Amino acid sequence: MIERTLILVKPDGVQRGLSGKIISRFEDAGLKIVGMKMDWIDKKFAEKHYSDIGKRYGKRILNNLVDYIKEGPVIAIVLEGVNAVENVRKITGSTYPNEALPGTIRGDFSHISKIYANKKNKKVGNLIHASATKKEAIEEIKLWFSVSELFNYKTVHEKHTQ
Ligand code: IDP
Ligand code: MG
Repeated sequence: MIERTLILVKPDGVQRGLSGKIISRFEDAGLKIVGMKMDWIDKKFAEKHYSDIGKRYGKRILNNLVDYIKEGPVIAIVLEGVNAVENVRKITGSTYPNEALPGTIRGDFSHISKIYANKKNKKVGNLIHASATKKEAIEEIKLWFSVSELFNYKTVHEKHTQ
């Protein structure tokens, strides 16, 4: 039941200076940071990370997304906690910011819609990535972090929130 999951503060989150606020949302919920780094990924790595997107949405949206994720550096974080994959997605909010509820990261800090983005050929700037399933989390953590970049330690949350 204790899981690990990957989040990325995407380039819009980093450039808007929201990294601290975003990370705080997860820390406040008692999720533990077990790995963190900044990286500026290239096209090849972006296509590996988003390997399912072409099949799900088509080439045009994949290209748009790859351009978005390599607009600037991202902050990659591995979070650990009880049902971390599902809980992190809940704190993240829905994919399309106009549909994301207030109280979620995407709902509080963004508002663009899928229709507007696709009509204007803009990115769906939704600030963060979060692994969607346990399988995706395992694959993504492996892609982004080596074993030696992940850490085991105790937090007060293990006494009070888990
Ligand atoms: P998720 O990030 O909530 O898991 P996915 O469906 O996995 O959502 O899509 C990955 C990313 O692709 C989204 O976060 C968003 O930035 C982008 N995206 C999804 N749909 C569209 C679209 O219709 N146009 C442009 N970008 C999109
Ligand atoms: Mg996804």
